Amino acid sequence: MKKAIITGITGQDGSFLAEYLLKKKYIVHGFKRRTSILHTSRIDHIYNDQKNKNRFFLHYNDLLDSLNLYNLIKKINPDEIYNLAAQSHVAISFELPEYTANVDALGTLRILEIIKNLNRKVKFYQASSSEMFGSTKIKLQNENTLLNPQSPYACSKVFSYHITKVYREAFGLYACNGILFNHESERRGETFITKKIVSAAYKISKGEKKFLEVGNLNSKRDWGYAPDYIEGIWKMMQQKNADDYVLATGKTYTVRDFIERTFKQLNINIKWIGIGINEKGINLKNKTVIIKINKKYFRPLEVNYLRGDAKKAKKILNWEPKTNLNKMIKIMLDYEKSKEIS
Ligand code: NAP
Ligand code: F7E
Repeated sequence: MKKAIITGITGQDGSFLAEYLLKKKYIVHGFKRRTSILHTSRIDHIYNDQKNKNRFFLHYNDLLDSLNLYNLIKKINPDEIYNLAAQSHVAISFELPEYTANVDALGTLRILEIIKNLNRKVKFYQASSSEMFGSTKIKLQNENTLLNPQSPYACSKVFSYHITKVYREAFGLYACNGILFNHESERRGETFITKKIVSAAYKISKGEKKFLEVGNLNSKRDWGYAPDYIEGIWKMMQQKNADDYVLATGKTYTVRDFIERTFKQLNINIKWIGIGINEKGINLKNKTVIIKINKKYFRPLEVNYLRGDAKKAKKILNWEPKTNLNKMIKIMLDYEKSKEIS
């Protein structure tokens, strides 16, 4: 049985990856932070499943704590480490730049140093991000596209991306970067735009909320469905040689498109009136304002356009996304409905 460590086990991707690896008969060790209230809702069902009793273990860790990282990696002696832990919110990284860099940049270096010193056979996956492309004029971004980060988050991820390559080339580690474009799901954190829209739209449709407040309606993202991307991550770790791969859908939509599609699935059509921060979305049926703009949701610097080219992953990993945007929105909306029933 292979042993894997997943940092960021309590996050969206950590929970899906844990399920995926357990299905593949791995022993999974998840690293979670100590918090004052329970925050394991995404993995409780895995932990409580008796089937996983001897194959799923949780350990306290923070990527800031090198000694604890060293002790755990030494004790577990894994075959694979998936580094998913991060302060992953781009807007918040402007408010917490030093912390973000410490976790998202130096955290990666800490793990790589431990692998280098303890056991160079341990395979390493780094959760790199399309945010690294930042401000770009390239229509489809791939593994060769220039990195031009626009936030402390993206700068930190660029450091991690490069240091992963450096340890691969300098010390022969199997260390790879998955450059993942936005991927969402019913488990997405509440303050990311897709989850925020879906959850608010559902409440508005039920009359439980009056309006949704957002920032930039016009930025474009390449949104895929997270479980599809987990398979790609695992495949990157099963190759003969470590390499870097983009995972993306190749399609891009504005935040405005995402809002319209979500409300449409709830039989609400929107008419936009006004411009800039005075723009509003009106429910065509009852003429009420359901979308407002609030400048607090704008970022000091924006990434306006992302669209990924995952040809390399298709060719070498035989990976392709399976879920289109409308289907993903439906899954996310169904989850909101099921929460209400349960
Ligand atoms: P997420 O839901 O925000 O999960 C992040 C995880 O990191 C959580 O488990 C969080 O723990 C943990 N974490 C945060 N700070 C930590 C620290 N100091 N020490 C240890 N753990 C810490 O993010 P995600 O969407 O699953 O993304 C997974 C990874 O992929 C992240 O590295 C993210 O930056 C990257 N990424 C995500 C996307 C995307 O679209 N989802 C795209 C490209 C790259 P708590 O639960 O305690 O907060
Ligand atoms: O923003 C705009 C916002 O926060 C998407 C992370 O997983 O993907 C994620 O980063 C867009 C941006 O994701 C609001 O300005 C408008 O243009 O959902 P988001 P993100 O910044 O793209 C990348 C690949 C990662 O690596 C990150 O870890 O939506 N937007 N109004 C808004 N965004 C938010 N959050 N809230 C708003 O009200």
